[in-house]
Amino acid sequence: MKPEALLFDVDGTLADTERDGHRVAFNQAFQAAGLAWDWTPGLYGELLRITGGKERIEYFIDRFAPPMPTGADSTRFIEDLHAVKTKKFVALLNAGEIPLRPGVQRLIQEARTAGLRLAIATTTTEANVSALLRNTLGQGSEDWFEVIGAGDVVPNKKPAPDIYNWVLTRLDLAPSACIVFEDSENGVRSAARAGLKTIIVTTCGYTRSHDFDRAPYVIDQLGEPGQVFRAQKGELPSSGYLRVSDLAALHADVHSKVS
Ligand code: XBP
Ligand code: MG
Repeated sequence: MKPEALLFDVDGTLADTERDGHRVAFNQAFQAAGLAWDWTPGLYGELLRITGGKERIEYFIDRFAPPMPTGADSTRFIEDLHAVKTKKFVALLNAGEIPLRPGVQRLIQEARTAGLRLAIATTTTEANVSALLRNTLGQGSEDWFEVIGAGDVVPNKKPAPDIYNWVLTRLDLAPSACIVFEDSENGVRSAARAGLKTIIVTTCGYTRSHDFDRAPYVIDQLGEPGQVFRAQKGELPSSGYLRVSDLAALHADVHSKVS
């Protein structure tokens, strides 16, 4: 049984965007707004439990009651702050500050050569996805992805299944025809609730200790020849890097088991 489509999360999966990307952009936006807020790497790890930048800011305000401008309409305030954060994050991407993770470009190119369909399912803002793809895979690479599900196109972000269901509907595929690549517990929960099977690629800083019970495979990177992954869960290729030619066997294996 061969997969027909590969569905990719973005943050943490295609690139290690959180600590040195999104977090920095949030802090730059806070500074530009005159706010004395500082999301340290440690605090940010805690805040990452909430997906979506606007939702994360809202949670921070509710949980920590930081100093706020008086009389501000909070929805508008968060939206404006987040719009600046998006601009700052895109600027970091345009400056070439955030590369793809090992094996990502290779696997995507192999998938295109093999005629697999590609899609993206992420909670991040669409402008961030475009900028990441353009700055890493090159101009026009967005078109390699038949469906890009991002940000506010669905009412409920991960771990709700909405974004994966949205993508599946547009691909007109059953979950069993797809393989998902994710890096986080919220991501695998979202995919699993949509009936999808996930290969987890952990990020050492933030998601390595997450609960990946719902994922049949867990590795610490996709790997490259000479830069092999560490397998944490599932029977994975002994080459130490994941190729498109390996995916049919992994796919058949998970679908032969009752979950
Ligand atoms: C990623 C996120 C995103 C980014 C911020 O989750 O939670 O919200 O941290 O992006 P996942 P925005 O990888 O599970 O999709 O600020 O654009 O919302
Ligand atoms: Mg992610």
